[in-house]
Amino acid sequence: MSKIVTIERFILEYQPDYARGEFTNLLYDIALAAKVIAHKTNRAGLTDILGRAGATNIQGEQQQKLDVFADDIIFRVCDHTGRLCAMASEEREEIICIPEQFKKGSYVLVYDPLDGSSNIDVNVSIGTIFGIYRCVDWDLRGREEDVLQAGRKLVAAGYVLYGSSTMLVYTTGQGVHGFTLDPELGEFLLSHENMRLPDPPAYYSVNHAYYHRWSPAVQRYMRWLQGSEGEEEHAKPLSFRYIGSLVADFHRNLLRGGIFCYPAETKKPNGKIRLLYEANPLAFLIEQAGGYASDGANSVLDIEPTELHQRTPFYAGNRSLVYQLERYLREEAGQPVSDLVSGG
Ligand code: P6P
Repeated sequence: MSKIVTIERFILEYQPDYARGEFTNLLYDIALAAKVIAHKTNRAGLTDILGRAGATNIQGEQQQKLDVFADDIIFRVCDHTGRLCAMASEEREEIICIPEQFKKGSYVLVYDPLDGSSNIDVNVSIGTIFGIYRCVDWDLRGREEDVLQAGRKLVAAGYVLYGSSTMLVYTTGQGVHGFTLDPELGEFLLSHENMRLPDPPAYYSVNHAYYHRWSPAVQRYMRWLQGSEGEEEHAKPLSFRYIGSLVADFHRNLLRGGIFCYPAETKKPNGKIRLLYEANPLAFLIEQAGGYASDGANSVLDIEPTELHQRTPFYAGNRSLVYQLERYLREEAGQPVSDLVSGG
């Protein structure tokens, strides 16, 4: 029987050298919030929490009651611990400063409390996405500069998937590790150590309803993914899977190999995926799993954020698949492709 490793034990055993109790305890806090949200999510159909909260968030999207609940839980688990100097949430217009009565910490938490919320009422998997930075200036109370950091500066990132089981997948820059919640024990147990993108990839994910809004290069790329572009065939034809829940699509592709695409299009010139608390954490994870995440031209992790809720075109998965997309977009822009890293 394999040894039982709780997330608490694993975090301690693998905590980065620089981590003192603050960083390690912050990861515990996120695991605790995940358990509370999972408990509520698994009962969403049973209580009256289904349906709309009546409010709309900064994105102008109808907030689901679980959105509001998840955002509130993460805030209340983290606001008083003295581990953070600031937070930023998809559900809140401004950055979240730590209330004056609480000690300020040296980390920053950015999060999408419940991504894919349009799937809540139809019982499709949804998720929480988070990223952790160090504060830029440890002496000052949280400022926007602490939150608007490039993804390359992340010290940890992860997601929680509320699906057929609840999983927490995270990285601190030492590989990607997955934990499955045992509801009886109330513990996240190590179930997927050192997750790596399989090759050849199995799936590609994109919303084909927008095909006519994409640039010709992106339309050409989708034909290439389908094996109908007449270029060199893939080692294995890719299957199409898209359920409109980023964490669920990303997780499946991480486990089986593939690419998630949310391209720029005529009605969304910067795509839909938010840079700070969706694209960057997932880009850090996919790189740690041997993959790559691009905005179509360069690594998402190298984008210098200018706004809290800015969006980016997002392509994340096996390097060879993402490089081909960049190649087609470069050709379309009349840029040289010779310096592109080979699809490897
Ligand atoms: P579309 C959910 O709102 C979300 O942000 C992601 O979870 C998901 O991948 C995407 O939007 C789906 O967007 O335009 O395909 O419905």
